[in-house]
Amino acid sequence: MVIGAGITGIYQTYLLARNGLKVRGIEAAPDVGGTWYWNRYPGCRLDTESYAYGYFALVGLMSDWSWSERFAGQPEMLRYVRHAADRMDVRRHYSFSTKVVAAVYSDERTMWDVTLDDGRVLTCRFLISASGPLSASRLPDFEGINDFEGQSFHSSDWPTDEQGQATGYDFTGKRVGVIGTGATGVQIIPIAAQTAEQLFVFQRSPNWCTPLGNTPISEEEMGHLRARALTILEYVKSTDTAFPYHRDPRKGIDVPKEERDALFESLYDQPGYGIWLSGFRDLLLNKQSNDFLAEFIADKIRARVKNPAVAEKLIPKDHPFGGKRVPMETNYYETYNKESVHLVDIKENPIQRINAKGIETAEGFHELDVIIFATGFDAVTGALDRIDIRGSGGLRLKDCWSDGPTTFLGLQSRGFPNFFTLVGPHNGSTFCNVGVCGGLQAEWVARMIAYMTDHGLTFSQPLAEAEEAWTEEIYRDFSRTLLAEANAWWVKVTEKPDGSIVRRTLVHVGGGPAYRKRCEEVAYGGYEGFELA
Ligand code: N01
Repeated sequence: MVIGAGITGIYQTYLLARNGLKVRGIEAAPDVGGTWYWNRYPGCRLDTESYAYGYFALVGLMSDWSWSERFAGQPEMLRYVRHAADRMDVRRHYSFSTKVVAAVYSDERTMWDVTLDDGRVLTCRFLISASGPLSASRLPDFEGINDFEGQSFHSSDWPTDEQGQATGYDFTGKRVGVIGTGATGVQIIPIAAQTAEQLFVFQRSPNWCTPLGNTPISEEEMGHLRARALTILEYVKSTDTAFPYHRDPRKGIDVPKEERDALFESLYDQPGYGIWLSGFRDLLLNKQSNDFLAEFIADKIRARVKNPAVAEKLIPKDHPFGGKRVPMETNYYETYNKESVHLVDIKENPIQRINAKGIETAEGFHELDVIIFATGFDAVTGALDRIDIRGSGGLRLKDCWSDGPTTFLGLQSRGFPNFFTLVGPHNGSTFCNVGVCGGLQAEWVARMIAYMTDHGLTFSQPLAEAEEAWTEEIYRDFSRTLLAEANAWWVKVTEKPDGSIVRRTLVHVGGGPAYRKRCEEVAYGGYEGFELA
């Protein structure tokens, strides 16, 4: 069984069905799409180059698909996933508008019993989660949050009309509040500001944002891209995050200021993630090198935002550049030059409550017609935590992972036999271009399952020592980077009963090529590190 019909889930379903297995997919939404189905807010778009995302080379999709923009918008992304689903003919395997509520492993039968929200209990040998690292939305617990009489919703639950199309992009005559300035808020804010009578941005922490640089893709250009689709795939596979960028081999601390700034300037002007992913190789390893870039970006913000006090508030002081996901923006900073846009610093003046008419902060009351919660997700493990998953002997996954996940290759956890987590905790596809890395991982899992069925094996789980070593490696690699200095969504922060704080990374940061090499070594060794029976 595959949980989820997003970009990775449908491909996994396709591969398993193609291998002759009986596959059942379960999806909460009425159709395929996953993140591209749920996130239909204004401004939502890819920040990976469209032509470097997806399974174009994997199922020959590139031959009959044309991207219209370098960074495709959500409607186009959803059309793409739907088109891929048609091509793979996977819908027939799915139950849509259905949620998995529980999954219990039977030691006697080596099978999973999966309970759905419509009351059905289905049985499967292999349970594969493709439920998405950013699918469990998170609403703050502000006092009075349900008292608001205007319209309010989470960014991944944008209202739709009867045809399922997103509504309400036109805020003419409305006072709108956006809470949250992560990648989502940064995409919504400039669009909402185009029509809103007044826009209030409630910011707790600013992010380092850099220009997206989106442009249309002509048919001619598309022809060139099609012709080198496989080359593009091989190239992105050779990079750490499967984005089409390699790091500059130099260390920022070894390069003179003029040369450094010239590189930063050219990267800032280029489209996409180059500034984060093709800068100096010590960017995320050396604080001084990081400060060079951070100061360069801070100056850009100061130059783009007219009011110096507002500009200073938009400059992060609490985390290094790239320590959190860098939102890609289009006119984000210029938006704050509009008289109708107001930045409300809720770190300094926290939100105290929401009432029927608006939001009250420590400094005053903001009357609103609409509140948009761009407040993020219970990331990576959140979607799994919302399912009552019980493994061998009734072991509860949520309890086992309460201090952070323990896995082998980020794919299986001991005590939960035959349960795979795609794009899950501690695997190499989560801190990566999911459109490519998720697919590669699905292929690996399909091969492992084929190996098991070919060899009459019905049981797999990591060996304790393999799981322990992998988990330690994950924490060690992460702690060596500047990523360890920020509470990005990929860090699980837990307060223990004694008041101590435990911070654990949820992602593998060792790079895609090293991760896949390791997976291939494990497979080559007859799935060494797994206990198979
Ligand atoms: O979520 P986030 P997101 N009171 O967690 C604030 C992907 N993505 O949906 O930083 C007040 O990053 C929170 O403040 P703070 C991408 O991987 C991709 O924006 O915790 N504020 C923060 O500002 C991205 O990283 C694209 O202090 C509260 C914001 O809400 C990931 O999704 C586009 C709060 C949450 O930011 C998540 O992005 C969009 C509270 N109680 C997203 N709770 C592409 O372009 C939270 N916040 C492909």
